[in-house]
Amino acid sequence: MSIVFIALGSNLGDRLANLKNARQALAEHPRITVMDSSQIYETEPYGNVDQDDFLNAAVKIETDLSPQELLACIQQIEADLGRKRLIHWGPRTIDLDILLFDNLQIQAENLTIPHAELTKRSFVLVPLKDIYNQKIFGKDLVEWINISGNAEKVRGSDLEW
Ligand code: PH2
Ligand code: MG
Ligand code: MG
Repeated sequence: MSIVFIALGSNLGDRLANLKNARQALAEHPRITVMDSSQIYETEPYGNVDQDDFLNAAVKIETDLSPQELLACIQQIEADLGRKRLIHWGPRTIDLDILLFDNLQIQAENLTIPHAELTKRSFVLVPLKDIYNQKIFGKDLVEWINISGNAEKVRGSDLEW
């Protein structure tokens, strides 16, 4: 069994329902168990696209799927929830990204683990910190959050799963 951390993001439609439906779809998969979930955060868009604020969260799962099988699975969930790939880094109904997969380091054409932008993005680091307390590339998540310089774009919310 592998332990995997997945980031969730939505800024189109009913954002909270999208996060809930995505987590539910993971939980219903026969080869995935959802072990833990972060709080839900409201975040300003990161990057150059002018778009609405996101809800972001992270979950910890246990699975016997391979990285490529899990990638196919989350892409199916994204498609089932109505994701259309229109603008790179643009608005999305639901985005599911594999952040960490055990201690694996993978550089495939369609998959980089740990996630390539993980240490730069507070909207990923802050939720991950709720459920992950080890170092990444030799630094605590708090250190990466400070280095990222965009922690002020991430706000706590009282939204519940
Ligand atoms: N996802 C992006 C680009 N920018 N900004 C925030 N706040 N949250 C996201 O999930 C996000 C983003 C592309 O994956
Ligand atoms: Mg993605
Ligand atoms: Mg993403």
